[in-house]
Amino acid sequence: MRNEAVNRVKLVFTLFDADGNGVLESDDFDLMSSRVAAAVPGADEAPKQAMRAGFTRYWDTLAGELDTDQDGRITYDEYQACVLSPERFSGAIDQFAAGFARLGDLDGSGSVTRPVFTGMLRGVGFDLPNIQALFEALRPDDADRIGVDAWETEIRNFYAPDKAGIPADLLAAAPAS
Ligand SMILES: [Ca+2]
Ligand SMILES: [Ca+2]
Repeated sequence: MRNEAVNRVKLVFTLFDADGNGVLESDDFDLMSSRVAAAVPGADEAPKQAMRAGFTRYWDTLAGELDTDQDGRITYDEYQACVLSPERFSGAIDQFAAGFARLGDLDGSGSVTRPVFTGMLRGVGFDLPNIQALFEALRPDDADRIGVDAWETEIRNFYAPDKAGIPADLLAAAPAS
């Protein structure tokens, strides 16, 4: 596996462990989706539900595929196996990426403003410099908005273990000094 992908796997595990207790559980995904929903108070209920459904399916898929000892928690050792069969997660990741990115398109324009983008990714737990770097890489237009489709693609890439040299690596990079 490429180094960039290893770094993303480590980071994703840390982020998914939203309550910081060292293992992934369904509570972590409830916590993350609540933080993301709180970041976009102006969003309609339907896209919020779609976003939450994406988190729930993601957790259900992880638990079904990776909770080897079936104790309802996924340790880092268990989690690492996700890179061995990425195709098993692609359906869940597609739904997650769509539900997440589209929630940010508050006015249905097909684009997302910088404050919304930043707030949602802060909700997941990314650091501000990394978020800003990704926003710039997605080429904001004159109104300082990025395209929902481009963002959705980048979310899918972020969780793909075979990708490298992609804008989403900026989320896993050490902050520029
Ligand atoms: Ca946890
Ligand atoms: Ca387990």
